[in-house]
Amino acid sequence: MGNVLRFAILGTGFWSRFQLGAWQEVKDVECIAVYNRTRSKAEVFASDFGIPTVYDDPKKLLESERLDFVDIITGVESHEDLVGLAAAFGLPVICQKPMAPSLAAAERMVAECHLAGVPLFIHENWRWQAPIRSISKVLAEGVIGKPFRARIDMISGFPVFKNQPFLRELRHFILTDLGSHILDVARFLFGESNSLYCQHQRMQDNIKGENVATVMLKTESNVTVLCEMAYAENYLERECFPQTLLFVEGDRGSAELTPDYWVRVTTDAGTHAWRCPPSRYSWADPAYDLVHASIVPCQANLIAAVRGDQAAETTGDDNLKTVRLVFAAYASAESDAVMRREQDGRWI
Ligand code: 89V
Repeated sequence: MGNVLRFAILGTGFWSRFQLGAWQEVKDVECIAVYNRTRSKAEVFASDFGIPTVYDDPKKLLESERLDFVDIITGVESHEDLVGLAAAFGLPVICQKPMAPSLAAAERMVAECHLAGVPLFIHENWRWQAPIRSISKVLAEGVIGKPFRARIDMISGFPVFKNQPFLRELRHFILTDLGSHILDVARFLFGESNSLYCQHQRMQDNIKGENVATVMLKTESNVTVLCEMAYAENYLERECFPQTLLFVEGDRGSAELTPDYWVRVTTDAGTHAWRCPPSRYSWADPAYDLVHASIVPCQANLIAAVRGDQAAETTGDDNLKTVRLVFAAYASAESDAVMRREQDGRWI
């Protein structure tokens, strides 16, 4: 590979603009082509960002362009085919979360990339948010001792369907769209879980899937983690979108993420508080600053792995564990039962 890595973006919807904006912050990568099934959309995107070539056939793109990796930012239902195509061309592939519309599809994608010998990375940015990284450092340094219980909340009345109308059509909504992030944060902060219980509800008529969910996890290291999620367009005194609020209890203190990016750590020395606001980028939508800013370190980590300089945090293998949690949560809610993780990582 040369110094500048050449890549193509597959999919030019709402999120692609921000991922491309973030790629501009990461050194030595160049987007040289874009694909969208609706050619006119790809053309608008390419002209906005000065990308030289446009395709409405992903195979033609891969046949015609000399690439170092591809970045798939299409709807979830096309991920498996496009990842398979990139793997057939021997290209490292970054795929947007959620990895796949079913656990079986995610397993096939991971297996196919292994078979082809190409690295698969999942674009899972939530854990890269500045306040979440700050909390993870507090936990790793043992400041609050051994954590025994945590609450991870993302309860919002933000009108998510305005910018992402396709979310209304998902039969599996909040646990795949937001649960993928929140359950990944639970894994990132507290490790793998052994048991899980979930309840979910659909609290809006004009959407297909559930928009409220609660998942309770028991981790291998004995932390009880309660994850509460809602995109309910409900009435909240203080809207914090897109902040994740957190409360962790340890045997020597507690740590919190509170509104306006405040981290607060309480030990017998008192409460120490500091703010972790996101970086502001001109290409980011101010309503999503925290999320959009987290794309930059996420992509920096993935590209370092494409170069072979550093391990990626969110490989296909790693993210499969998050996907398993998401679908174990659906299975739990459907059967109103506690799910348990087997030795091989599957949930029953
Ligand atoms: O990041 C995402 O997955 C977005 C949103 C923040 C709206 O959940 O879909």
